Amino acid sequence: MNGSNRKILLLGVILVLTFALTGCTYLSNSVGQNLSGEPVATNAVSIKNFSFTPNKITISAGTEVTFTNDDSTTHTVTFDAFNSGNIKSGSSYKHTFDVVGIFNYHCSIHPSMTGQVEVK
Ligand SMILES: [Cu+2]
Repeated sequence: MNGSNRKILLLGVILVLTFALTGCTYLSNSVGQNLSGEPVATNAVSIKNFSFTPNKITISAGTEVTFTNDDSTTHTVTFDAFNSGNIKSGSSYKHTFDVVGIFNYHCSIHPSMTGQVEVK
């Protein structure tokens, strides 16, 4: 492979990557709280711009998860079995997940805000 072919190939790879990345960004932005895709292994969720970030997490049983409201408005973290109540701007809510399973939650003030906790 000569130098110019390599450059064209590199350009192609960059183009494909750019499309892939912007495509993902577009998807997550347009769907907002898209729950597809792999969960993120973390015990910290930020509530920002009317979204839970990341909105899909995976933890092991017994882990305490902190949901921090980094937004300027009040939100809630509402599961079927328990509820944070109002989390004011700058405050956080902690919950320890002891039961294995997949638990969906939402904000009771803004029902389009949704998230999921996978407990293994
Ligand atoms: Cu909310």
